[in-house]
Order: sequence, then C-alpha cells, then structure tokens
Amino acid sequence: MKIGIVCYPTFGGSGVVATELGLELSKRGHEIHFITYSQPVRLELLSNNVHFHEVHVPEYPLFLYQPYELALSSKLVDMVKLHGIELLHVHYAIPHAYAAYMAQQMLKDEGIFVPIVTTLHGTDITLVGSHPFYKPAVTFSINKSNAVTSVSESLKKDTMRLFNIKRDIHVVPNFIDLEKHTHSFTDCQREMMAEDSERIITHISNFREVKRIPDVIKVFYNIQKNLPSKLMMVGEGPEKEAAERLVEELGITERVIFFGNSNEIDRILCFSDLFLLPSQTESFGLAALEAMASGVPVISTNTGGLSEVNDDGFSGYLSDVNAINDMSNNALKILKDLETLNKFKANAKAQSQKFDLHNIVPMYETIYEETLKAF
Ligand code: GMT
Repeated sequence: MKIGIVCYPTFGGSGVVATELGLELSKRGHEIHFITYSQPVRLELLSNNVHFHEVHVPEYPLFLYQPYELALSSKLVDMVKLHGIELLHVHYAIPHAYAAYMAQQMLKDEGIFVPIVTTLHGTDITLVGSHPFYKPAVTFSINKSNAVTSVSESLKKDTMRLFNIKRDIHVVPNFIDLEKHTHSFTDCQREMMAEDSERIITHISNFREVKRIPDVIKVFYNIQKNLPSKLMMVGEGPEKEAAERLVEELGITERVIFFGNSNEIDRILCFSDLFLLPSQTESFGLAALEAMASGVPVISTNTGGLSEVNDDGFSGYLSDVNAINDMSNNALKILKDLETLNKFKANAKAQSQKFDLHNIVPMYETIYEETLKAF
C-alpha cells in the first residue's frame, strides 16, 4: 500500500508512534510518505520506500495565526496526486483529521478517492478536544474519518463519553520495537552517573503541567531520604524552570540531573533502576512502555490508560494521582534490595512484550485493508 502519515513530528509520544509505525510498515513492503511540518525526530533513515514531504506554512503578516490546516490539506492533495497515495493515516483529530477531511473532499472533486484512518492519542480528546471551542470540529473529524483507532480502552471510553460519536473505535495499543530496546550497550557507563551503591531514578516527558513534575521531585525527595539515589530528569517543557527551583529549595541539586531533550533515551534507560510517571492523566504512557522495554520498573498513577500498560505489583506499582507517600513507599519497596529490584526489572521487560510491534503493527494493516475495501 502507499500510505501517507501525518503527525506532530516532535519528541511527543504520538510522533514517535507514528514514525515507528511508518518505518515498520516500510520494512513490511509498504510505501510510506510522511507529510509533516518538519522531519520527525526519530526518522533517521530515509530509504526508497520512506519519503518525507515538508508542509510549509508561509508567514504572512496579515494573518495573526498562520493557517497550518490549509497548508496541510493543500499539501495532502498535491502529495496524493503526485505519489498515488492510497490511504491517509493521521495522528490526532485536531487539526490533522480535520485537514485530511478537507483534502479528501478536494480530491473527490477531481475523481480521486482516499480514505482517512485517524488515531486518537489523548491530548486531543481528554485535554483540548473537549474544550467547547474545539468540540464540534473534533466530533466532526472523528465521525467523518473512515476508520478511527484509539491507543487504549480508556481513551476510547473517554472519547465516547465526551463526544457524540456515531462510529466504532478500534483500540490499537501503542507498541515497542523490542530489538531496539534490547541494549546494544554492554556497558552504558553507569559509573559516569552514579556510585555503585546509588539507585538511579528517571523521569522522561515534555514537562507539561499534566505530567505533575513537582510530584516526580517530591517522590524522589522521599526516596533519597531513605536510599542513596540520583534523579535523571529528561525533556524540555514549560514546567522545567519551576522544577529546577523546587530541586534547589529542597536542597537536592547535587542529586538531580536535568538533561533536556535527549537522543540517548536508550542509554539513559539502560542505567536506570526505576521510572516515575505521576501524570494527572495519560491516554497510554508510551514513556512508561519504553522504560519497561529497557527493563525498568514503573511507579505511575492509575489514571487513563496507565493501568493497561503498567501491571500493578508486577511491572511496578500504580497509585492515585497526588498520592506522593504511596508512590514513595512503592518505589522503596522495589528498590529496597537487589533481589526484589532484579525481579521487578525482569517483570517490566516481560510486561513490555505484550506490546511487541510485531503483534500490533499487523492490526493497523488489517484496519487499512478493511477501510480500503469498504471505501
Ligand atoms: O503526553 C504528552 O504530552 C504528549 C502526547 C503526544 O501527543 O504525544 O502524548 C499522548 O500520546 C502518547 C502516544 O499515544 C501517549 O502515550 C500519551 O499518554 C498521550 N498523552 C496524554 O494522554 C496526556
């Protein structure tokens, strides 16, 4: 199949999932066209069946807001015509499904028919989409897509509850390339980060409010009072400065390293003992899955799709949002001795195998085939 993929090409989970999906589909013989405003961060290898087409949004002083959706829908029309793309897989209802629908209508006018598969990732539904301003556009985009997928059962339920949806939603969980996460490192140079006696705790996110960054720091504060440890904070975002201030106020600057956005996630996870994800909400929690695939147990909240990813008492523990003491005690339970830690590490790895890309990517292929047939 010739498939056009639209996503936010940034460090966010949805961009990572879309990119990894495209790359795996290309390995399975499909021709993939990424149509995005910049080259997706994890798209390193361009090959003869992976293509990248940049959406330019020209700056025009008359417009206070530059019309990205218009530029995207025009680009989709051009690329479908030029490359004979048979199906568009868009990640995020707003604005991608919305723009794809416009492209579909323009193409229809010229006698070209291209179905749209929309994947819902969470933020568009739970945080932004249900906002009254966006609700009609999100509802319309979902109902007009030819197939809709959601990354967890929980997100599907939220979508059905928050919007007037008149179609079925397929749950296709996010996935992981286990080979990439089976460390190629024989030595990830742990000694550069911490003493042998210290435990390494890690958090990776885009430092938005929904990630509850202060909770990460408070849980770590409790851990390090009981166990010598270090905290690795990976990512960039609006809450980072406040996080740096909190670390200073608590007097733990020596114990916390802020990395910024990193292309060395695998290496960081390789030397990590525990992953913290105390989010307010999380439709899936790809970062937690990536941690588990590297054999790192997860302390997370139990909201959204997290309980579908992190198996309480097995790959880590789940707690209520804001339950700092519970999360701290659970972390200490895992970290208290090497035998327990190693058991949780093995369990985390085993849990991640449920999301092996070799099992999940064919689910998307089936949806594409059925959608094309029905269209
Ligand atoms: O979590 C974010 O802030 C980024 C956002 C994104 O657009 O990548 O993540 C959402 O999609 C990911 C991939 O499906 C999920 O793993 C995240 O749980 C989801 N974030 C939220 O629901 C808050």
